[in-house]
Parts: sequence; structure tokens; C-alpha cells
Amino acid sequence: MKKNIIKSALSTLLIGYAGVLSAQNPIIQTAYTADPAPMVFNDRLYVYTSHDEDDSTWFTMNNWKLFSTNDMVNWTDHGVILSYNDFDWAKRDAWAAQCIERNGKFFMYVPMISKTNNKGAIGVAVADSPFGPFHDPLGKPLVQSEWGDIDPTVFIDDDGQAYLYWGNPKLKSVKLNEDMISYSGEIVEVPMTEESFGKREGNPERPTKYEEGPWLYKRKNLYYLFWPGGPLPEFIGYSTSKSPQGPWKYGGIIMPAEGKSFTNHPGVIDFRGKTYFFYHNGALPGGSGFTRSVSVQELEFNKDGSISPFKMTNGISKAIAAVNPYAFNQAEMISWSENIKSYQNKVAGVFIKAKKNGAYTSVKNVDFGKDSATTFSARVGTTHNSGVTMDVHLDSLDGPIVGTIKVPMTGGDDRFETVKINLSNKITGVHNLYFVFNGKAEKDIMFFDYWMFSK
Ligand code: FUB
Repeated sequence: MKKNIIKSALSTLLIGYAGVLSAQNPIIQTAYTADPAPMVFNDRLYVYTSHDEDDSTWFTMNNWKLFSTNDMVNWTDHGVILSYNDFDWAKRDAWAAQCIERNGKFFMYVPMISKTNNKGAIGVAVADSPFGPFHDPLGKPLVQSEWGDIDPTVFIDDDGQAYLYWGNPKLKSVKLNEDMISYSGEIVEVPMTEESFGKREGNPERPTKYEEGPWLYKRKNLYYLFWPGGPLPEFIGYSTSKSPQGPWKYGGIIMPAEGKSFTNHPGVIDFRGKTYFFYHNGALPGGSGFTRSVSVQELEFNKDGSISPFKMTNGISKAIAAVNPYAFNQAEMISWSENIKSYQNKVAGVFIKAKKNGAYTSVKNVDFGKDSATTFSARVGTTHNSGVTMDVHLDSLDGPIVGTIKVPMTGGDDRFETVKINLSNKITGVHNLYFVFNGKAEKDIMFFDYWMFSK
């Protein structure tokens, strides 16, 4: 009892603190993701990722997913937004991609294997929103050379000229036209010199450290190419130039190889005054070189624009914006989760499933304001007869329970019900929320679509 009083007093004291808890990397725990490609649009940060299928023992990758954040700690899963099946000419390998916005249209550059000649090729898909639907305007690859056409990165310079870089082991580039679905001039092969990409010993086919996965980025009139380097396991290196077309000057290794994934893949973006560095590793449970997970941390530059080496970290723990609990919030907006998987169907869009008893999601930095929240609603369902509940804890997994939802047996994840309950405690101020899912079944305890509080 005394313990509970102390706990509750502590949680009251914590009101107003701005979410500074525990590990935030990998940022997605509900699916295996790789090859992060960040994009900022309308003051929101989007990250397109490739998608390692569960239990993969090779690069079994069928589609690309999209996630976004307003605060750098809670990430919303927007589901699968494109697949190789959306291209008539492609047959497999939805590998590293990048999306960019131009004149209100979204252009996604994607590598795949072509049906006609069994070789890699890069296609482009276009949409009117970051979420798609994307379609293939060309009906054929945008570029296909002899081999190694993977890992496109796209960049639009201040003068409006767009560039596409890609390739393993060769690095190639081309100038895109303003329509972003065609190009002008010849495809250029970037000279693989020691000055540009550092020296690699003992591999005549790969004379430099450059391996694949380029990312083109500009800061203060200096162009940066970030790239995974070898020999394997991959580290991240970088090169700089005064022009988007080089010549490139090798800058060094910035992120040494680490962890269970033998690949890595950089994505760099500026968002609300800071620069963020995205990469992947194998850090989730079940993680490996073929079941990877995307992470992010801040990127710092030295005064001269160089970058000092850094290690993988626990990620970004301090939210840069608050969550509004009185709006509809998607269940798949998650700061951290365990034993949760995301799904999507026509009824709910993207939703999550609790795979085990005690599975949970958390949402950080939720600002209830000065007026107390009094009710909580959640759109939920289960296929189990009885005894399935969802507890709402404040501030930690074993923090006070402010409400418990009895989850109705809806019979399938295409059937949800919205359940509204009164809260046992008044909630004001800023809190982290923990949704804990309880049930006796061995698997698939319940499914959850969205939530909201009201005053
Ligand atoms: O994700 C498949 C491949 O692994 C990518 O194309 C490479 O960059 C590496 O991450």
C-alpha cells in the first residue's frame, strides 16, 4: 500500500516532465525495416523504409513501408505504400529506395529485378501524397545499365537541378529532368579513386572503400555523399565536394560497423533546426543481416564541415513536440513496444496486434493540459471469448492504471468496436502512456486501431 502511495506521489511529481526515458532505437519495433530514406514535407518528418520479411534468411523484401513523426520519439506506421508488384516489369527485390517531393508530387525511386532480363533496374513511382497511392508512369525502368543498379538516392539542388546517384560496386549518377521521370545526358560513372573514397586493400573489383547505398545531402554549400563502405561488415563513410557532381574528397569513416547486420545504409535530413542521421542494424529481437531495424540519432558537424566518427546510440529520448490526447490517435503511433506487430486491412487501415499476454505500446510526451481528462475511448477487438483487457498506465509500465478496457469479442481483425470508459484518476499535465494488453490466449491477444481521451 505504502509502495503504491509513493508510486502515485512520484507519478504526480513527474507531471510536466517531457519524456526523457530509456532506449528509443530501433525506432520501429513492429516490423523489420531497413534502408531508411527520410523526407521532410509540411513540417513533418517521413521515413520510407525497405521491409525485411519476418524470419528472412536472405534479402526477402517485397515492399516499402512509410513511417512519420512530429516529435522524433513517437513514430506512426503508415503501412506498406508500394510493392514491386505495382510495377508490371518487376519481379522481386524491393530494396533500398528514396522518395522526394517536387511541385506537390512525390517521386519514389526504387530498385528491383526486371522480369525481362533478370537484372537490377531502377524504377520511379509517382503519387499526389507522401502516402501514395503510387503508380508507375513509365511502365519500364528509369535506368538500367549492365549490372549493379541498386540503392538510388535523389537530390534537388537549390537551382532546381535534380540528381540521381546509385550503384554497387560502381557509383553512377545522372541529371534528372524537371518532370523527375526522365533524364538528360549520359549516365556518369563516378571515378573510384582513393582520394574520393579511401583505399581498400586486396580487391581489384573494389579498389576503394565505397560499397553501395549512397545518400546525397547539402549543407552550407558543401555536398556530402554518405555511403556504406567495406569490406563487410559495412561501416558508413563519407565524401564531400563543392559540386553535386564531384570531384569527391574522402572524409573518413563516421559510423564503424557494429551489431548483427553486415549491411548498413545512411539517410540524412534536416528537420526543425537539427540534422538527423538514419541507419539500420540488427538490434531488434530476432535481428540479423536479413531482419534489420531502422534507427536514428542526431548528426553533428565540426566547424569546418567535417564529421567526427560516432557510435550507434540509444536514440533520441527528448520529444520536440507534444502529443494531443484529445485528438484521434492511431494505435500504431508508438514510442516503444514489445510483442506487437503492425497489420493493415481495408477496415482499419494500419492497426496493431498484441501477440502475447503483457505485450505493450508506449506513447511519449502526451500533454493533457490543465483540465482533467475524464474518459478514454479505444477502437479494439479480439477473437477470444473473454478476459481480454487493455490497461492504460501512466508514465511507466508499472505506473498507475488510470483505466481498463474490457475488449469485446468482435470475431476478427476486420471487426472493431469503440469502447469508452471513465478514468479512475484525473489526468493533467504531460505524461507518457503505456497501453498493456492482457489475455490468456497463447497468441494474437487483441487488435487495436485508435484511441482518444476527452475532458
Ligand atoms: O536492403 C537490401 C540491400 O542491403 C540494400 O539495397 C543495400 O543498401 C543493403 O542495405
